[in-house]
Amino acid sequence: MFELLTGRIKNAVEKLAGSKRLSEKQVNKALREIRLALLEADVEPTVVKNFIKRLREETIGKGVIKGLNPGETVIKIVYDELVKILGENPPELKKGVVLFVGLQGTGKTTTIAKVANWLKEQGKKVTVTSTDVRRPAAMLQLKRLAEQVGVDYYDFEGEKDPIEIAKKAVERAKQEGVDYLLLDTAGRLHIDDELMAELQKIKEVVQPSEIIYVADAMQGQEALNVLKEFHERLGLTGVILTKMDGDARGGLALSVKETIGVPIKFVGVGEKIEDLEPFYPDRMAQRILGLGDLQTLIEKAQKAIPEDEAEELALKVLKGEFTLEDLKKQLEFMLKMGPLDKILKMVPGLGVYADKIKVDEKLIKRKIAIINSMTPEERRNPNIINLSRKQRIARGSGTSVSDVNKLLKEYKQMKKILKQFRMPAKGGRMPRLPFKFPFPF
Ligand SMILES: Nc1nc2c(ncn2[C@@H]2O[C@H](COP(=O)(O)OP(=O)(O)OP(=O)(O)O)[C@@H](O)[C@H]2O)c(=O)[nH]1
Ligand SMILES: [Mg+2]
Repeated sequence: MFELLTGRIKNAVEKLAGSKRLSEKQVNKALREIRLALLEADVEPTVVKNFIKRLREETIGKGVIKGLNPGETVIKIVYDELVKILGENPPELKKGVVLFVGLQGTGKTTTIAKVANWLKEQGKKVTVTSTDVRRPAAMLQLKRLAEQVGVDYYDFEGEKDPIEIAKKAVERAKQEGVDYLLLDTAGRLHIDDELMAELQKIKEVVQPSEIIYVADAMQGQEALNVLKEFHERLGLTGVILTKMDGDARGGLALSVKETIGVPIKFVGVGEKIEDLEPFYPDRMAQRILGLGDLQTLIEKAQKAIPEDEAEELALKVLKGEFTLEDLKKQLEFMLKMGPLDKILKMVPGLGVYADKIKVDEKLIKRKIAIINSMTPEERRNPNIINLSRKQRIARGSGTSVSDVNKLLKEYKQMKKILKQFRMPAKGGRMPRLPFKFPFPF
């Protein structure tokens, strides 16, 4: 989501890396480049101005930070300042009624489902309901999403008054002792008094613990004026930026806290329920600087691979006992981790390759289907798979014999290379990394 910015900022500071002292001229040049990069990324101009001013104060006249070279010193200073403008504190949602507001089509309803899912995963009791009475389809949309997530949707069928719905929902949520009631509201194309009056009344009735503004990141700085108006009338407590997976340049993410004073809590990075990331300013700053976001990556991996299973798998690899069954598990982990290009973007140094690699989910699924069509014995001992068995497996998995052959060949290659990773004998040398790790895609 910050590719362009990352490339430019990296470029600017890399030039400083070699020198022993930070000269004013050098720093000024780097700051000019950073300034341009921020403006190009659609960051609000006053935010850029103040940001560069603070960077200048921090860098010029000050020495290199101990243990760091000039380039690293500047990166560290830029990092600290970035964390500041991104909001500093990790995101949190206070328990209670969370009201979601925003203009039409920004992603409120989808985001509610995502947040419900996120809270549910943390073991919270969550319910949702919609006060969007204008479009019956809008209520149905949230109801369906709630079913998908597996949380309650409060249905007050026939109730035509959004304020009444909100009131009843809060009463019921209190009775049932839920942790969070997420309330959807109607969106409009523009701010109008009727919409604001309705939202203000809902706010009065439900006494929300949070009022979250959902903004479409693709709108860029334009969204700031609307946000400001909503904040003045309602007193927002947080912002969620959606569609950060699109062509958004990230400017809004860098401008919201400084201009409005309200923190970003989450970002939406896709249309699926899982496509929501808590907005951790420090991790975002790392990502912007191209340092990668290892923490998010580790968390993703932990969620996808239960720890003991991961350990077991690693042990097998070390012992050289990597079976087709294990390959299947690995393929399934990959599906759970999500698209590989998104993962690569979080790995330091690999972000630039992410756009070049498109992992084909379908292909992974096909490989899993092939392994599924094998008998347990065939999975343990693929050597027995002759042509007639291959034909049976191909039929069972809806693939061809050549697909089966391909998978078996890949497996054999993997096994061969994994053997090189076996624990070296005491005193022995660690094996060298193979040039290309044969991931199964
Ligand atoms: N790519 C992408 N699409 C998103 C994201 N969030 C929402 N969308 C899509 O945006 C469209 C609108 O989403 P909704 O959740 O219906 O938006 P809304 O704000 O509830 O719309 P109204 O109720 O009409 O005001 C849908 O097609 C969503 O799938 C996101 O993070 N990334
Ligand atoms: Mg909606």
